[in-house]
Parts: sequence; C-alpha cells; structure tokens
Amino acid sequence: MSTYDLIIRNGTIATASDVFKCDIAVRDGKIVQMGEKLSGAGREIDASGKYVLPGGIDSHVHISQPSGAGIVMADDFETGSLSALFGGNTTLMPFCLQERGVPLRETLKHYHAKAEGQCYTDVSFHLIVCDPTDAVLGQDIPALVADGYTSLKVFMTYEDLRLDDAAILKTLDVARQSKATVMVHCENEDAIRFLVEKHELSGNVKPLAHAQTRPVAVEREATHRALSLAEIVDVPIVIVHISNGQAMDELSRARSRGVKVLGETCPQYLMLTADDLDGMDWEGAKFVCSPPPRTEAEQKECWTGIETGIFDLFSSDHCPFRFDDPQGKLNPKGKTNFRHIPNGIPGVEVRQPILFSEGFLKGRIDLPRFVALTSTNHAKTYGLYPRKGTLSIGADADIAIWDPEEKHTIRHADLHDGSDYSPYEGIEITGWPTTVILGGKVMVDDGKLTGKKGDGQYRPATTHA
Ligand code: DUC
Ligand code: ZN
Ligand code: ZN
Repeated sequence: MSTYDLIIRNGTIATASDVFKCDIAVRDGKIVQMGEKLSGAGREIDASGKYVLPGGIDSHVHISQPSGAGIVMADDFETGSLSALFGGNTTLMPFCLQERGVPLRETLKHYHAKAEGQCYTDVSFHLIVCDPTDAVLGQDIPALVADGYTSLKVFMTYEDLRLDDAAILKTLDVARQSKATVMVHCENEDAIRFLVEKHELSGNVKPLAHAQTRPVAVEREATHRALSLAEIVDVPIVIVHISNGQAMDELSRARSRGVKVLGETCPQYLMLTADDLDGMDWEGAKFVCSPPPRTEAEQKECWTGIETGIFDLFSSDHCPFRFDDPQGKLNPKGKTNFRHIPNGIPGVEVRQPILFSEGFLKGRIDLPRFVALTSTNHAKTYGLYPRKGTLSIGADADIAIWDPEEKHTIRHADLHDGSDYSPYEGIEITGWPTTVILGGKVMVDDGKLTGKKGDGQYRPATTHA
C-alpha cells in the first residue's frame, strides 16, 4: 500500500505569496504533504523545469445561458469545462440567469441539471438577479446564500436584464445583510439607446457601431454610479469586465473614500481594440462584446491596472457564440444590424496562457501576482478559499503544471470550445499548462485528456466575513 496516491516532484511551486521548490503529495483528493524528497506514491510526476501552480479559477463564464430568440450559446457544460480544463483551470463559476417571473430556485434547478455529470472541472454558481421582487429579496436570496449561492450579478444595461438604481440599492442592501458578494455590469442603458437610435437613423449599422454606441463615458458614468450606490449602502462590490482607464480611476477614487471594491478585467481589454470590430465586412462581429474593446492607449491603462493592483481578478468573460451560424453572430438579423449580434466572445482556454505569456514571461507581473489574478483572488472573493485557489496542506489537489517553454500559436482548431473561431487567432504564446490535476486525478496528462466528463463536481460557496 502506498502512503500517497500521487507525488509531484522537483517542480517550482508558486502561490499568491511565494515561489519555492518542494514536492507535493496527494491523498484522497487533497494535498496532504509538502516537503523535500517525499516518497511512497502510486504515481509520481516529474515536474523538473516546470511551474506547479494552483489550478486556475475562472469566476466569470457564461455557459448554456438563454441569449434571446433564435440564439444559442456555443458551449454547454461539457465543451465549456473541457476547454477550461485544457487552459489550466480546475474551477469555473458560470452564471445562472434568472428569467423574469421565474423563481431563482427554479432557475438554479435548470442549471444544476445542465451541469450534472457533464463537467471536466468543478463548478460553483453566481446568480444573475433581474427580477428583484420583495419575495426574491426578502426570502429567496437570503435562503440561497445560506445554501452556498453567495454571489449575485446585477446589470445596468440590457433592457430585459437591467435594474434601475432603486432596485440596485435594494439588492445591495440584501447582499449586505446576508453577506453575499455583488458583481455589477456597469454601462448606462439610456445613453446606449440614445446612441443606438442615432446610429441606426444615420444608417451606421455595421459591427463597429457596437463599440461606437458604448463609448468609455457610458461605462465610466455607470461605474461611478454603482460605486456610489455601494458606498451609500456600505457594502463591498465587484466591478466586472473593466475596459478602460477612466473606469479604473473611478475605482481608485472610491477606494480612497473607503469603499470596498474589487476590480476585474479580461483578456479582450489587453489584446483587442475597437478596430477589430471594423474587420473585413462582417468579420467584426467576432469581436462584439460588452463593454467593447477600446484603443491601444486603453490597453496600456489596463496593463497598468494589472501591474499595480487596481485589478484583483483576471477572468475570461467567456460568452461563446458561433460566428458562421444562423443561431450565432451571423443570425438573420445580426447579419444586417449590429444591434442583433449577440454580445460575447470565447476565451476560457486562453485566458491564463495569455496572461502567463504576455504578463509573467514579459516581466510585467511576477508569478505570485499571476496566481493571485487567475486563481487565489477568485477563490477568496467568491467563498471557495482555502479549499480552492492555493497549494497548501488540506486544500483540494487542484493543480496545473506549466511548461514555461512550450510555444503555441493560438488556432481555434486546437482549442476545445464549441465555437467556430477564436478572437485571439494567430497570437503567439509562450508557456502552457501541460498537465492538469483535479481533486488529485490527472485530467490532462502531458497534453492528453485522461479525465472523464463528470469528474468535475458542484461546489457550494461560503459568504464573505
Ligand atoms: N456581459 C457579460 O458579463 N458577459 C458577456 C456579455 C455581457 O454583456
Ligand atoms: Zn456583464
Ligand atoms: Zn460576462
């Protein structure tokens, strides 16, 4: 009988605070020993020359989410989690979208049914609240938070999803009382509608108009308002998918007033610009997401936020639609008017490799900061820490082994999601997670799938302190 199920030997370990060399021993799905020259395992992996990191946690992904009449998301839980796994992730946090009139518990049941037995990574859910009735706020949310659904997302844009300020205040107040975490999508819907009408009247309906009708001011104003509402209620919030320096400035100012706010950005704001939406003919539809990618100057601002600590979270905002598909970007109406192009782009598999290559290997951030931005801070923010998000005795053995020399050119053909393109096609990456371990089970072994659909489990979250 072996003492351990698995030993990972000779690797360079990194957590959000330290980089050091040691062996890691795993038993019954947990890390049980970290030290020198461990022995006695059923299997050993030699990680010489490799980095051994906590499995990535992507806390902002959309999977199998209803997206309007005739539109279908490109990923279900099988393909979405498989793609995530190959990108070095071991936990995903998708959204459960409440449809108006449907109780949140009912919504959750559907998502659990979609995920059950399908996942290659662990999952934990956020709730999108778009119908905050008295019953939802007074009974449903507190009970659901107690059951492990401890994060809520609210939208300030999209006619059928957005909450007005009164509803946001009430939702924030319930979150404060129940110690839930609120994520806010900050864009001013009235301003967008005003601009969309003008663009349509002038016949400017190509994909680039998506970016032109959602300028920085639309996001900056809503970010300021969300932060002010959180300040009034006195509750921590997360501002998701920040795309520009002016919204970042709002965060910094709010922090200096004592508002507890976490900031998230995503690969599209580091790697893409609005010019991509102006691609040949309707190719620009491949890059339509909200907020839209901006300018090279704003990319630099976002890199500064990654480097200096304005951002706490780096997520993919994976929201995949097929491009050349009547149920995707090129749906019959989307082919003729940007307003009908579904918002969102795929990215769950390349999120970490992009930050590893462009951020860590290019010297913009160190390895602990990479780990914090891609894993630890997600677990801490959304109630999965210390079970997830770190390498320590007693934590789940969710581990990604990175080869810092492996080179890839991003090609959708090599990825595992259900879309038919990657917005990052052709980008050259150095460093890739070649072996991925979930709860002690080797799921990807030197680039080959060894895990099974259903190995990933649902994990409830705890509330913040
Ligand atoms: N908001 C998101 O969070 N994801 C994709 C689209 C959107 O508007
Ligand atoms: Zn959003
Ligand atoms: Zn999103």
